[in-house]
Amino acid sequence: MATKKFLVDIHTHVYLPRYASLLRSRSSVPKIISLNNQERLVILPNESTAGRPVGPQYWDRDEKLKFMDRHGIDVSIVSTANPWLDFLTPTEAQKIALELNDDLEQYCSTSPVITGPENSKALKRMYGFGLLPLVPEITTRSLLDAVKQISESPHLKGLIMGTRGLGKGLDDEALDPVWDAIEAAELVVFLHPHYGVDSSAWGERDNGHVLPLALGFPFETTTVATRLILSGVFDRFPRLRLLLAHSGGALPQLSSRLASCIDHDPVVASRLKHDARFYLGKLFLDAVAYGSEELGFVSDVLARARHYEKGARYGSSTTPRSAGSDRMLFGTDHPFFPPLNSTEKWRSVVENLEAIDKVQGWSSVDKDAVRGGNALSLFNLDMK
Ligand code: 5CU
Repeated sequence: MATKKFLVDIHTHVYLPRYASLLRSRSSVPKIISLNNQERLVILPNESTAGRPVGPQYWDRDEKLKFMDRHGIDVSIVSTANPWLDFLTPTEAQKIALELNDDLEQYCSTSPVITGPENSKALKRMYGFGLLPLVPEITTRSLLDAVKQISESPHLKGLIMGTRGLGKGLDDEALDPVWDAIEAAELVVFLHPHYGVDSSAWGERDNGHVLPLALGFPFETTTVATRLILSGVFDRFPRLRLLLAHSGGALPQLSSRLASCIDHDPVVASRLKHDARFYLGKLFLDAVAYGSEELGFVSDVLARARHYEKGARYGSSTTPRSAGSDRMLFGTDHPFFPPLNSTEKWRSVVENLEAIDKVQGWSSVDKDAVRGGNALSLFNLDMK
């Protein structure tokens, strides 16, 4: 009997009803406002005061399931969308993190079961990434309690994290006990941007959300992942599993330049066990890049990483692409990037699926793995 190939969406967001109510109760950003009987979401720094329309697709699980069915998505690993709990006090963040993790566990555990091949493990349609109350002045104890709660929630397989940490970024050594607990619990960390970069770089012309989303988001991810590499987090926690949004931003393109800059700085170089390019092979990247050439390039860079042990100066250009595709995973970014006209399928989703399909040098096995197989193994959902 042919084994069914699963399509698994690992980059798909929700504002759970409790979180949406919190946003409705606020008068400053982030907030949900009502304008002419239409709810609007205002979350991005420098976003116009009118934000953009929001509706049930942001919080209603049935809408997510309809979207999944329309696009042939079997399983979704759902995460709270930005800006998570970043704007709350430690007391507020701690309380709502635990509540939202329980809400998400409930959202996933009561989702429909999916039929797999004979004798397979039954899967739910939804699994989730929980939240930590990562805000300045939170206690390490509160963070560890949330890691424990997530690891004990059967349908939560990891956690989503922004880039601010406790206010000093993710290369802050105060986070070491948290990385340690996450690594021990074998949870996947989904690193996701929100703030972009200094908006003065965008000039004065009104380009809507284009520059912050197309460039600012991925540049933020590039910076945070680079700082993590430079801080030695991957040397101290070698089994940590980090999944970067938007195919790792510009990091794959800049990784050899980064390695060269480190080489010319003996102080920084002495802190690291390996060439910078080695650490890219420790990362998992979503395949939300919208183009097959970009996906092929990124998988080449990931494949090359394994040749960069300490002391190795040149990666092999003969490494097959498929060796990098095993760390790349399909995602949609739903409910963001909806079609401008009502169409059967969302262009943003179709483009990402077509991009996977057309990568030169990926076999059909590699493509199936990026569409779902890699996610099933990363999140221990393999049907056995
Ligand atoms: O369109 C947007 O603002 C966003 C966002 O805020 N978060 C995200 O994941 N994708 C798009």
